[in-house]
Amino acid sequence: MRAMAMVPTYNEALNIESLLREILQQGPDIGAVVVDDNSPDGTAGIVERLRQEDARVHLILRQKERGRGTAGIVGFQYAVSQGVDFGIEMDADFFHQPSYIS
Ligand SMILES: Nc1nc2c(ncn2[C@@H]2O[C@H](COP(=O)(O)OP(=O)(O)O)[C@@H](O)[C@H]2O)c(=O)[nH]1
Ligand SMILES: [Mg+2]
Repeated sequence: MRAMAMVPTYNEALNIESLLREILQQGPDIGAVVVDDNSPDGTAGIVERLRQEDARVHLILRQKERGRGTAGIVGFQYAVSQGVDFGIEMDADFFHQPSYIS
């Protein structure tokens, strides 16, 4: 069974690396898609670096659209297109704990 955490981000440069590393540690079948709305703090660049390290990290970088709601729709549609069994929304600020994914 494969699960994908869907993380919408806007200016989460301080949180995103530690969150993604913790998500990936939960198991080999757990990945993440980050939907970033071109955050001025460079969040997407951090995600891109991690993506090159680990193929379980996916990045959708939106240049024009903004908003957590539409980011979530795009992110879950992506998770479905990847054929995962579970899509799980997670905020980047650790409000949702990766340890609960399993
Ligand atoms: N892509 C995207 N993500 C957003 C936007 N606004 C907030 N987020 C993300 O949505 C998640 C929840 O945001 P947060 O400010 O913690 O919301 P709250 O806890 O409900 O007040 C975080 O990961 C944010 O970075 C947005 O406009 N676009
Ligand atoms: Mg929050």
